[in-house]
Amino acid sequence: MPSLFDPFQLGDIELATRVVMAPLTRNRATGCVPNALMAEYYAQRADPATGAGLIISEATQISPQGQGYSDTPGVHTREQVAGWRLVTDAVHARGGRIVCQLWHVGRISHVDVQPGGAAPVSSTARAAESKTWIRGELVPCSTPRALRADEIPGIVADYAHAARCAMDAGFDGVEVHAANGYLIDQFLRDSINDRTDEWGGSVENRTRLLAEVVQAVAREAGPGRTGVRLSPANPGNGAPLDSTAQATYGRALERIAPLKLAFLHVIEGQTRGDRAFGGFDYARLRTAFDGAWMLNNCYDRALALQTVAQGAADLVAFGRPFIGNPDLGHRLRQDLPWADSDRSLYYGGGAHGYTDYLAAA
Ligand code: 8OZ
Repeated sequence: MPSLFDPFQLGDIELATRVVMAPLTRNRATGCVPNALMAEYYAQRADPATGAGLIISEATQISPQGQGYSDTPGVHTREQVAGWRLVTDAVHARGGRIVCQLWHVGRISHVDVQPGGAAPVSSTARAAESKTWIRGELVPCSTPRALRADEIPGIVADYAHAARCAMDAGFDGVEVHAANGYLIDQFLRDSINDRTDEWGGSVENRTRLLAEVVQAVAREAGPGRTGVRLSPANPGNGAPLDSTAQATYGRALERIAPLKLAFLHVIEGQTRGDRAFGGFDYARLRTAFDGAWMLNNCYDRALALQTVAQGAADLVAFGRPFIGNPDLGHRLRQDLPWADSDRSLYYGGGAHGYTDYLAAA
């Protein structure tokens, strides 16, 4: 039986264990540029003997327009590539592996973080009933404008450029963030996408952006170094569920499966909540895909061990537990208790609540 602590060949990436650090937004970049403090934070969690077998970076915007929150990092300029190089070098020096999560927020944004104060873009011109985090305050998302069809190839090109930048920065691969009500999900779901052109309406049209983005990204990073994150039943970020979610996400996966991607990363149910929410059948989704299967959402030790032993997943991603436990891998192995983390220090700030959590004695 496979174990959570066994090595794993993730496409072209060799992992020492199947313990994954999930992407965690922490808003500590300097003007969207990764810095030495971030390198220290990731390095603390990078040694597979004590931390993660794989780190997925915090969500990272592919373009200025892809930003939705203050102080999130980008991966589209030379300066950002140099900043990320601090991070990837520090992770690799500990024997770790790290992929970059590529992110366009779409309408989960605010004019204050958009180039020239412009409206954010989406599949729709309807605002998300949600909030974003701007300079320490939660504020309502700005009303977006619907992308013109002739702008969409430019968005796909931005993803490809960002994937190239991520590989230039020394990442081991990339993950396309197609989950949690952000831009790609805004196209996938019929609850949001109200377009009447070739990017809306039918399942085929709504899954087209995902298919084109993943194809373009895999061309740059290599399919064996590319993963995708989906959350078919998460209503967060003002994203009511798709009316035929099983069919829509099934078709979405069927369209990208022939690319022979390294992995699919699935958030079960409602992010940070009920895994059963939405009644989605994830095992059925998996039948469309033969790459590695990574599951996430509030796993504890017992469930993670059982899930990998039974083959229900190849890897398990842990998010918040990695904030307060830089040595979560060690604590999982030794069955040690997990420390809590201070929610008030999750977003923004400096070292406090970020790099000052201690390893277990
Ligand atoms: C928490 C706060 C801000 C962003 C996601 C990128 O939910 C996020 C995110 C999470 O995928």
